[in-house]
Amino acid sequence: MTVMLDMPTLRPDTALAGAPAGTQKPLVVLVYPKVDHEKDYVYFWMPFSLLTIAKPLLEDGRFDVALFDGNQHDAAAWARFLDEHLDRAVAIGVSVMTGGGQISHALEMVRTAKERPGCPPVVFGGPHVAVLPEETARHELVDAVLAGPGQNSMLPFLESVLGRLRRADVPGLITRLPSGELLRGPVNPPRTGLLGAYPWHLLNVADYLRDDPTVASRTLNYVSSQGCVYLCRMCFELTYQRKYSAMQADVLLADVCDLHARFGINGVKFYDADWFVNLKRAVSFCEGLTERDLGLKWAASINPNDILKARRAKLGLLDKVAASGCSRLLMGVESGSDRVLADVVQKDVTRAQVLDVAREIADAGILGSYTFIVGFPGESEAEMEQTYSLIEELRGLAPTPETRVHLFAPYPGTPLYDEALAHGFIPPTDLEGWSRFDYYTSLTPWTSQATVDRAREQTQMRLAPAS
Ligand code: B12
Repeated sequence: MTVMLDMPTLRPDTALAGAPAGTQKPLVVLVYPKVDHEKDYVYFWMPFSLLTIAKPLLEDGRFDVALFDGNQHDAAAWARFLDEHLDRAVAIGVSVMTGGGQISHALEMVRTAKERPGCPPVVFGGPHVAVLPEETARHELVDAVLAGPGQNSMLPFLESVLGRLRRADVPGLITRLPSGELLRGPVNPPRTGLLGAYPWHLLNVADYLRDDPTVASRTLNYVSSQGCVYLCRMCFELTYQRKYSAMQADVLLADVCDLHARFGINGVKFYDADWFVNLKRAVSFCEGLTERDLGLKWAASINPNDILKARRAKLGLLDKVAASGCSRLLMGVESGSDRVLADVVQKDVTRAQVLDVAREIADAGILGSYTFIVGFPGESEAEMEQTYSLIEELRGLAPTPETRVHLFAPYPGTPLYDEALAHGFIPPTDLEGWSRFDYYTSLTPWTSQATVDRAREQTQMRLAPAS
């Protein structure tokens, strides 16, 4: 039996597969709301969340997809977009992460859409939904949420909107019933896949090329894997519980070469949680890129343990990485205190090992970019001082590394969230509150203004502030 929901129903004129030949396909609108960057953050990036969701929809062949990037276009452009597309839309999918004001922008956009007659169901997904699916699903402007990887769930969701699948069978779905109770679909499978060869035509790629002084003049961001294998206790990836899945080296190389040929990119900035989880893949990619000799520069994230593992396996990793054009490696070090690293973060690495791998990075001629967190629950002043003394030691290396100090932010679903609650942290209670939940500002009662100021002072990056 099909479950009836308090969702806007599909208008008959937009009914799916039965549409007569020659009529347009039903349209799925995917929205990436604006992120209010920290004051001096220079860039916004290609919304890979939406490209990843759009890909299987287009491959299925029954839908058109239109993307709206709120980082590129303002409220007036959204109104024009709705004028143009709403008639044909069967659903609006909105991506939200916690913080950065993105949720508030999402709600404003949805409110505007819902003021119009015949607005289709609005479904929220993305990192914030992974964190707090039920609270999000209870918001009056949200018709449903899809928790987990959208490439597994959006097509079934559309089938359900069109009455072809029970809502209770849509992976990751949570929606309010008229009674106020929540209806849940089955668990969304954690393994993702389907990455690469994105439908680039949905966006104007040229608008996303950046002159990045740490990479190259025409740098594009890219995400080549999802998930992580490490268990750092403050990390959002633990909440997500998605299994690590990555594009294979040859598929990734083919995509990078294609982007080079089609859009003239000369740099790639990988935004994977940890690009080096699979060392065999990393080495194959580097060797392949070196062979192709495109003069491409690239940057990626790395865990100190990846370098230690590569050493044990005698892979000659960093030499290969440097030879293939890698200009910058970003590493979350988190702390200079061995107690904090071991007991609080579970980083599985010591301060001495961090210094050791950072030296190897510098010796390979690669810019190291190191991030730290201060203000963990129970962290002492002396332990924070150890972080600052490690930063000082790192800054003695050549090339001089970038250093960035964040303030601890308790994300629901992480082990440190519970510890933060026990230490007196009071979490936001609604979507708007989570919208303002930024780790650039102090979120926890035990973090003093002096700690905040010191963290800012010790953040030294090579990117020029946006003018
Ligand atoms: C690029 C990026 C940014 C960009 C913004 C993105 C852009 N397009 O411009 C920038 C640099 C601006 C940014 C900023 C911030 N970011 Co950010 N960012 C990322 C990053 C590195 C990559 C995002 C990405 O493209 N992923 C790849 C895609 C394929 O994965 P995805 O986004 O998770 O999408 C999948 C699912 O979530 C889901 N999904 C997503 N959207 C939707 C929508 C629908 C309808 C459905 C059904 C499914 C769905 O399906 C997708 C495919 O599987 C991620 C970490 C990561 N590697 O994912 C962090 C990440 C998203 N950021 C995060 C955070 C916290 C921030 C900040 C808010 C930090 C802060 N200060 O507090 C800031 C913004 C504030 C500020 N003041 O600057 C967190 C979010 C955690 C959370 N609970 O929401 C992440 C996960 C990093 C982390 N591990 O902590 N970020």
